[in-house]
Amino acid sequence: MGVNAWLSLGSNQGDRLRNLREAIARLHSEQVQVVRCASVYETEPVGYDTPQPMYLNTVVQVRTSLPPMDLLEYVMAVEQAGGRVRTHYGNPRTIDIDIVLYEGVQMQSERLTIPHPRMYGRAFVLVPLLEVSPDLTLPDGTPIRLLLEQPEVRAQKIWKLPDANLSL
Ligand code: PH2
Ligand code: MG
Ligand code: MG
Repeated sequence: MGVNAWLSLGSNQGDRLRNLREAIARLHSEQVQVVRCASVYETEPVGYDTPQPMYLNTVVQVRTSLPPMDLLEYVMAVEQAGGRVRTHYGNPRTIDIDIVLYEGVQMQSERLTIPHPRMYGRAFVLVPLLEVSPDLTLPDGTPIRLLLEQPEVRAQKIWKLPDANLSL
């Protein structure tokens, strides 16, 4: 039951691995089943103009009965429970959870855009996303795999952590 959605998780503050683990445990519920977790990747911060701590990133596939805006509220509550404090862009955060894709949905609103508007150029999203769903496409049919071939994406440094297992 439910619809597939893919969430990107990132942490660059505190015990980063523990923050990812706790967030995944909190996500999992009656309304949100975590069906697959990618590996954990250590990644260089992307898109900041000031130095930032390195991130740990992953992607989880969920099946959910929540429509997109309710899923957004839900993941924001999980961020809060994980100690997320929203100050200004570019502050390290214990946990960031973004809705990357939601099956059958394409939307643009002030609070939520699906597919995530910045996923196309981010190796820290694309690599773990393809790990959980190798044949995934964008709503227009473009294989996600093709996005990874862009030179500016290939240039981003990410390392798979060999022994960080996120499975529940
Ligand atoms: N998140 C951002 C901006 N830049 N860079 C990495 N490596 N990982 C992230 O999760 C990340 C980022 C905005 O949410
Ligand atoms: Mg983000
Ligand atoms: Mg976010």
